[in-house]
Amino acid sequence: MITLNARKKVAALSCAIAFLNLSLFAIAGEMKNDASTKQNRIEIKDFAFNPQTITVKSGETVTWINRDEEPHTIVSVGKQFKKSTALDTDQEFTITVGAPGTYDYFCSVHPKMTGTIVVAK
Ligand SMILES: [Cu+2]
Repeated sequence: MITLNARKKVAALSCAIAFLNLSLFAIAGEMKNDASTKQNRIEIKDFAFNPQTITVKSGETVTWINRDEEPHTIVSVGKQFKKSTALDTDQEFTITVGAPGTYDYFCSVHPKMTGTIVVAK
C-alpha cells in the first residue's frame, strides 16, 4: 500500500511539473512576442538622427519621426529598404528590417545627416 501511495504521489508530482513547464513555456512565448513587436524609434532633430546608431533584431520595425521644421528623407546607402518620401514636421516613416547586417542610411536633402541600423539575428 505504501508503495502504491508513493507511486501516486510521484505521478501527481510529475503531472504538476509538466503543467508548470507548459505554463512557463507559454509565458516565455508571450515575452518573445512582446520583444518582436517592440517599437524602435529614431527622432530627427536639429539635422541629426537620434540615436545615430540603433541595434534591432531581424523582423522588428524601425520608425523615424521628423521633429524639425525642415523636410528630411531616409535613404538606405545599400538599398536595403525602400526610401522614404520627404517627411514633414511630425511625420513618421516605418520599415521592417530584414536580413541581419549593418544598414547605413542618410538624408538625401542633407547628405551629411547619416545613421546606422545594426540588425542582429
Ligand atoms: Cu535632412
